[in-house]
Amino acid sequence: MHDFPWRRLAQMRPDAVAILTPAETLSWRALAQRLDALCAGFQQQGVQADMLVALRGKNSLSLLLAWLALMQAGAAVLPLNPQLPPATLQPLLSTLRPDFMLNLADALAESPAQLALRSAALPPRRRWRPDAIATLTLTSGSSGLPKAAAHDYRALFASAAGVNQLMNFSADERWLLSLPLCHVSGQGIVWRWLLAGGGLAIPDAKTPLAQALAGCGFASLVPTQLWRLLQLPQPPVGLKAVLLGGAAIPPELVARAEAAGIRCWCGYGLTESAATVCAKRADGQPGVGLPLAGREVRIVDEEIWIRGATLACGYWREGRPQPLTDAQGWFHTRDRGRWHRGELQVLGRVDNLFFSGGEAVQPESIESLLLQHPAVNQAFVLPQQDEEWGARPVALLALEAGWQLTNVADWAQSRLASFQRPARWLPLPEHLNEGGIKLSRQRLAQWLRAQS
Ligand code: 4YB
Repeated sequence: MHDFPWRRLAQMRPDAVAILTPAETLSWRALAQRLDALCAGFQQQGVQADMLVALRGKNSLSLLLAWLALMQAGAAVLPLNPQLPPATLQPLLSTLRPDFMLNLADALAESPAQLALRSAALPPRRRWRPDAIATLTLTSGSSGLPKAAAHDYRALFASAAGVNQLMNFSADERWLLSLPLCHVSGQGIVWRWLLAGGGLAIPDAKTPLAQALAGCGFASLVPTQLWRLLQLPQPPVGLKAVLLGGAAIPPELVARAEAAGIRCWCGYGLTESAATVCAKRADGQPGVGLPLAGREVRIVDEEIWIRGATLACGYWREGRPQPLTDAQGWFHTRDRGRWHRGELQVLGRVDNLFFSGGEAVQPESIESLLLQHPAVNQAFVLPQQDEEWGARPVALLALEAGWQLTNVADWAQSRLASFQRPARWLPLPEHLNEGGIKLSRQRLAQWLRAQS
């Protein structure tokens, strides 16, 4: 690739549909023109190559255009979830020190120098450098401040190539932007779209997912989104392929989706690896398949290590990327895993493991069991301090209407070892979601402490 992908596509397929929103459709030619004008607008406001620009907002056409135009101006973009609480946002901004911020969400009390989203008629500068840093993406670390993983274009396209190849995503297909652009799962959709030159559908914030999916063959979903779709009387038509990831993928969920005619791919990925590392076409087995092209996986002392072309060049600290791998290039994920029946199986986070009466409890293995109950849509297991046992598991569940927690507790009794049996069963406080793709265990633990 020798130029920004939207410029190459504007040459190759000028009239093909690049972007669809409920309000407008943009061809690749129109997209490249809009980006030239916005890029010039940013340059006029002082954006220069290798600057860092924070971009805060919910998914929208404006957010996507701003992001691409900032990259065309040579900046590295730090997408920010507008729901990040000030107690996290402010220290992040003071450590990462972006040169500018473009805020498309509510006003902030303190912020870096503000940019406006406006066009200019100047000739835009466009120098494509595959090894330039394109994005800083915040990790969803379990403690402390999130880290910012820095990816160059080469890594982002290497990631996209593996998924497009596996799922056969091509220029004739359309992928729904079904996950937030501030998360690696939403960004992954954009790089696959730019690599294949297909169509990207950007829904309105208020459009229900099932409606947004109309006319889209491809979507990336976290398991909870797919559960909700399957509860509808009519599952979406025309959906050819769903890439699942972000959390354990219950085989029961996949079986139900496949029975409803939705073809699923099960993936495992991280922020540091620019989304998907391993993935497979669903086959009834609980694993996540094998590494895609350009990635390698090793299991060392039950921990998943990954290496390859899609890894971030580092965590951004003091104005530059600091290495995140060991001397041989391996990133130690802190996920526990094993090879099982020839594929990778993810067992849970090392950091989530706790001890109850001397027995090791991996909360995710209890969650997987609970998710086998037909009424359980979401399950979290957390430790609660206990004088006698040290800690005991507590289950937080989202249930389908008409079911009680005691139904699941009775069912689970004989299926769990005594040290795995939850001491308490509580409804999942879903309101704690901060707009990310998953509930934070840290926030759930805070909430749980406040309940006792
Ligand atoms: C898992 C897991 C799994 C992640 N089993 N734990 O494009 C995609 O790959 C995609 C498609 C749909 C939905 C999500 C995605 C993602 O990118 C997800 C990437 C992600 O979640 N990144 S993260 O940094 O926020 O969290 C990574 C952690 O998530 C991992 O370290 C695992 O602990 C967990 N995880 N996939 C079990 N299949």
